[in-house]
Amino acid sequence: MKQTSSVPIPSFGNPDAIGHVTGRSLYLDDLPVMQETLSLLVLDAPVAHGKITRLDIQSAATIPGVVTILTAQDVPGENQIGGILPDEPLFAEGEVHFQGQPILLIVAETAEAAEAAKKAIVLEIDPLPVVTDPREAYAKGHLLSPSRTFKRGDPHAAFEKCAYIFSGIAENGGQEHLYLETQGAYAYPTESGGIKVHSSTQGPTAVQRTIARILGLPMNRIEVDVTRLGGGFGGKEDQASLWGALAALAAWKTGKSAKLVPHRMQDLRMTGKRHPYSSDYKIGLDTNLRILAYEATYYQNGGAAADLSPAILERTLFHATNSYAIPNVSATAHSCKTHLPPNTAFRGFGGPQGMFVIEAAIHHAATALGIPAFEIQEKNLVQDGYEMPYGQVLSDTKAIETWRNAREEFDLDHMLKDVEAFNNTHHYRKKGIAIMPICFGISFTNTMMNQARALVHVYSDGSVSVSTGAVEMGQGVNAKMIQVAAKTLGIHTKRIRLETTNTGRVANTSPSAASATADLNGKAVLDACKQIRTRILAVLAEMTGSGEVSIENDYIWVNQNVSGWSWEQLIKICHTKRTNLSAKGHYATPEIHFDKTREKGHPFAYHVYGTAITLAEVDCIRGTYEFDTVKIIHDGGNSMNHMVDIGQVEGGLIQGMGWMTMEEVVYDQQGKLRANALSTYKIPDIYAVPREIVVRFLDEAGPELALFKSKAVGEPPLMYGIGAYFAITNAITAFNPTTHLTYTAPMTPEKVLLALYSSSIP
Ligand code: LUZ
Ligand code: MOS
Repeated sequence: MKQTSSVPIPSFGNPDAIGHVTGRSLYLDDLPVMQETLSLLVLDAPVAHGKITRLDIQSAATIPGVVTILTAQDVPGENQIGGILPDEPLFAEGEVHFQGQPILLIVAETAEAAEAAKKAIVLEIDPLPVVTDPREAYAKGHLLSPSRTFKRGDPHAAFEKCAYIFSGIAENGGQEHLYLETQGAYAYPTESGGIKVHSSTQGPTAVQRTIARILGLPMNRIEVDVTRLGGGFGGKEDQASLWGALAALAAWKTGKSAKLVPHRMQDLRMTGKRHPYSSDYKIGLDTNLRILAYEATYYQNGGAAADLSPAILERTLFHATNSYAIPNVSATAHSCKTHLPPNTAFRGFGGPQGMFVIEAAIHHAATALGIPAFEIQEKNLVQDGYEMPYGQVLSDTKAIETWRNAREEFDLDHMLKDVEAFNNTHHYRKKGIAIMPICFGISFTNTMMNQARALVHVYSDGSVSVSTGAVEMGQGVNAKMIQVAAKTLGIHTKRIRLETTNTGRVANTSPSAASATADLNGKAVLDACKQIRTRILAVLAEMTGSGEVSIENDYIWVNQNVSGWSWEQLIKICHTKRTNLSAKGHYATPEIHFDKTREKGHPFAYHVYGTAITLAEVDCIRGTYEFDTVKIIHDGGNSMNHMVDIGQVEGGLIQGMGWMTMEEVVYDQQGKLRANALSTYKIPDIYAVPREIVVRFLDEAGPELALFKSKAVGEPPLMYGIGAYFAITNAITAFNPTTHLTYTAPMTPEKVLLALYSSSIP
């Protein structure tokens, strides 16, 4: 049988695109609901820490249209939604630990009745001391999980030998996911004594598991279905479970359908965000600018419950040295318990925080030595054979290659000269350039999660249906799944339909996260389609008596010639012959492992590299800034869908730039969210994005573990955005060489203005 691997992967746009621009794409709140679907409203804690002294629902419960009010006492199973650690109640009991913590659920016939009931509830809370600062929490011994240290070499001894040593503090703020579609769930009882839930979640199985736990039911009684999300970015990896559990509980208790879609302000207030970190660094270099030693201590602001914080903390450690080869490293991370909403997964998952700190350390060293940071960066890039502090020996590295290509293709020397000329001729406008290399590990750091399944049916008319555990959230994973099925079966993409993600069709899914969704689920689709292809070709071989049969480009080939058979005819014959035209595919990433007792192993299938050059211009009177250009060489492997992948690189870049520059999650001292609406929390808009973004792919085959050698692309580009911080900083120092540099992101215009007129000279 002829192999089909020489046939190109069919190119294919995002199948959702037309629905999105015509408004026909269905999101959770667009799904038609049953008659008399109940309206749900959460009463959440108005203060960040306190003891509930009075909770009176009597008069609220009598308001016409109110069906019931559910509290912790009404949970038939466990009042617990913690994903990694059981430390987060569904409903507060006795005390509240963050502003926005759910206290009770109002179930009503109408939204108006629910609102009226909310006003009629009597809630009294005796305030307790509020801690919002991770270092303060650490000093008090308030940790969410045990601290961890990754180590390589002997930093203590190495610092003795360093010609230059610099230390300081780097801090980053949080980041709101701002998925366009808020959280939400729609649940109804099924005839067989279970609950079916439509959920806006990245993790259908996590929602299913949480509901089963809340209701005290086995998982097979809960079915979770996901059509698509209007964005997730990590915010719906773990935190969609709350809404699913609340809707399911209401449906279970009332026997009716129930829907819960929070108002944007409630979503902002109740959900966790990217973790703010406060970190200490110490970096040591020799006279050749080699980094000999690096030490970092991270204080992660975890919020009031663990959520995914322990795993995020781990990824910070994995990315502590970004793309630099450092012989002696010690990195320690503390997950600190504060009275903020539990912070959670966000594109990059702790990696960006770790990478910001080392970039700050390098920038600090460079500034003190009077050289540009890129001279240090360039001298220390990883190469094949380097053993990362966590024990994985790198191969097929692209750090130096993407760096060199960026320098040459984008003519960095010319850009630098232009900037110098501009700065020499402008007094109140200054430009700055920064280079940002990235090295991001691909795989869930929890080895167990690196598995996926797919279910493929070829119907008797030749049409194909594909189900996977992948959730489409705008990232284009459905396009890639269709491409895999089309290429593997040898047929046109138009014959293939992606089904919703459903726990009844594909079980035990890992969340669509960690940039690994296409790799994991795509390889499962590949497995299933190969099984079906083998069976179909066996029928064809038997029919034609030929050993050389294949299906390619939608034609049936026999003895290397296009035969007269159509795909439809062939499938009809297979069905007549009672051939199995369905298959379940399974994939578990080989080779990966990690030993937490030694903090060593080989956790990642591979790494994604890249280099971005960012050019910023600062208005030195106003403190405002713009970005002239960001130019990127990205290591995408053999990108299997260029449009989708470019979209991920551009979107990731802008999201990272937003985090580093304008997005400021502000909580007050009492733990109340001040940036509680879109008027007070600003994400990049069309005016804030760079005037130009150039993205070039290296276009060199990725490793076998990448789907069709096309490398994972979801998260890595976000970290190019870190370059924006340093480009602005370099523009500031061009204006004021003695500015007092602090590494405190985000670099908002207010901070820029202060820095422009600050001084490090006492
Ligand atoms: N989620 C997770 C992730 O559970 N584990 C990970 O390693 C990860 N990495 C990135 C994004 N989400
Ligand atoms: Mo994510 S941070 O890959 O859900």
